[in-house]
Amino acid sequence: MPLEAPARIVSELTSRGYNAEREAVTKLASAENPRAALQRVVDELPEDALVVRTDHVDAALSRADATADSPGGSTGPDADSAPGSRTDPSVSTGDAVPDPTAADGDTPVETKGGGAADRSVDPELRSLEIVGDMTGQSTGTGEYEDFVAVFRDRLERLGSKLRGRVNHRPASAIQDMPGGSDVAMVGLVNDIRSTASGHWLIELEDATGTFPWLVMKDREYVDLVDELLCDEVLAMEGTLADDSGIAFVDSMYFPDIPRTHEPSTADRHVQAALISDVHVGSDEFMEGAWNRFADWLHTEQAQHVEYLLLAGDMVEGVGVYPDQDEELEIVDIYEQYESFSEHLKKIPGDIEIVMIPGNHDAVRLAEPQPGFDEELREIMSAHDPQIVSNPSTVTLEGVSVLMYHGVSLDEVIAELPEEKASYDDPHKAMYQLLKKRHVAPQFGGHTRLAPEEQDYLVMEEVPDIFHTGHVHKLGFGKYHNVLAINSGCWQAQTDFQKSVNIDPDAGYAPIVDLDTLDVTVQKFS
Ligand code: D5M
Ligand code: FE
Ligand code: ZN
Repeated sequence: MPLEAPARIVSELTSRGYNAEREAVTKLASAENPRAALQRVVDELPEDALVVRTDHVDAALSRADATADSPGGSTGPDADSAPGSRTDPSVSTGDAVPDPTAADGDTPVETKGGGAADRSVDPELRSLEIVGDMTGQSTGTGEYEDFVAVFRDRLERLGSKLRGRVNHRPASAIQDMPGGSDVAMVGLVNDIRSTASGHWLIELEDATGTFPWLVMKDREYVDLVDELLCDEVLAMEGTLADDSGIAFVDSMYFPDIPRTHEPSTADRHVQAALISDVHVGSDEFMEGAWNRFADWLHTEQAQHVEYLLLAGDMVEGVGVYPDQDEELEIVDIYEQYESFSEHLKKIPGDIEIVMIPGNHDAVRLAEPQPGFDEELREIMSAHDPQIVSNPSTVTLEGVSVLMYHGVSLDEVIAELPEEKASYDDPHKAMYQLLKKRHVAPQFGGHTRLAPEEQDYLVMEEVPDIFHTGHVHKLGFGKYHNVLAINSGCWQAQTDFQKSVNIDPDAGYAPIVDLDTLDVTVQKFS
């Protein structure tokens, strides 16, 4: 007998407003009469249920058996619709294995056989913790003092990673030291200028003032100068000029990730899908690719995917860029989130979802961006996602993932030479952020900063995984053992992107093994 495609069951349940656990879908798919079984399950669901669970299906199917087996059972409301359950009781226990490839034919990857029981997930084994969520913690008023405070905090915290490595002095003390002394300083990059003779003048600032440092053009580390961004924190070591008015740089130090960093891994084989930039509401939103992704998550091949991380730009938003309205399929921002929520419901109900906002989302643009407000949370509540600020760190079974949408990547790519950061290798731009231990070092450019009393954009702890999106390009790699993943998008090329030659990687889902930090990429476009 042909089995009902899990995909069709999922979409039937979604259209009735329900999510479903994967095993529940598997069981329904393998029922003798899936359509009738689904109807029975829905009829019997408790009023407040949002997710169809395995036990709901078990209960409904076993009642169908009992009715069919008992004399006079044929008078029961659904007895006719479960005729096979009498001859083959095993169907109601879910032992039969549905063939996911019998789905609509558009499942991207062939799946292996195996017992349906393998697909069951045990939420007891999971752990998920959030650190650094500043939602509801915003204290900044945007006053000058707030900016002073946030930069002081940045210098304090990133400086503490450097102070043990150099014998540093405050800017105000350096100018009083005798010419020719060995000196070191920890500070924020205040200015970067080239001199008439081709050397580089870098002004460092600390709480006491500023001091100029000269990088000679023939020194081997002159290469590092093109990586520097204003407002990043670093240390310089060198020799004071005779008049003590400037120092010649001998070495530069970045807060950086220690080379010895050993990432944590999960104790069992479990996977997370890392995606971003869904852009629901855009004419270019790739609904077909999204549906294939959601269908795939219901297959056995995706049985170990228990977490889904979404790094911003859930919807296309309204008024984000000039002329954006010409490419909107849904013009109302709330309707965009309603539609996004419908698409989220297609994701198996047992997958834990964590999301942060991006620059297209309906929260303040300045970073850190708080998680969505109550009204939007309510709209997206069906799948019960964890909604946290941009950036935030989520720890999945011991593996910490720093999630950041990625607006600063545009700036890193614009400022640095091609080989160090480009749209084709977005992970290399991420390496720079890791090296600077800050997700958005430069103030005053593309990336807007909301001053808070603490700099939430500092990478205080070393993450095991760094997950960004925004540039709509897929790329991943390791920097000092930290896995950096930029996750592509679900939006085909827009007119703007065409005009500037951005060729997006749309419809890919990078999947990370949390026990090994290996990455595989599933393609749905
Ligand atoms: O950003 C997607 C990518 O495209 C990101 O690299 C910024 C860039 N982008 C897209 N539209 C524009 C406009 N109008 N100006 C400047 N840069 C743009 P996303 O956040 O998804 O729009
Ligand atoms: Fe985007
Ligand atoms: Zn974006």
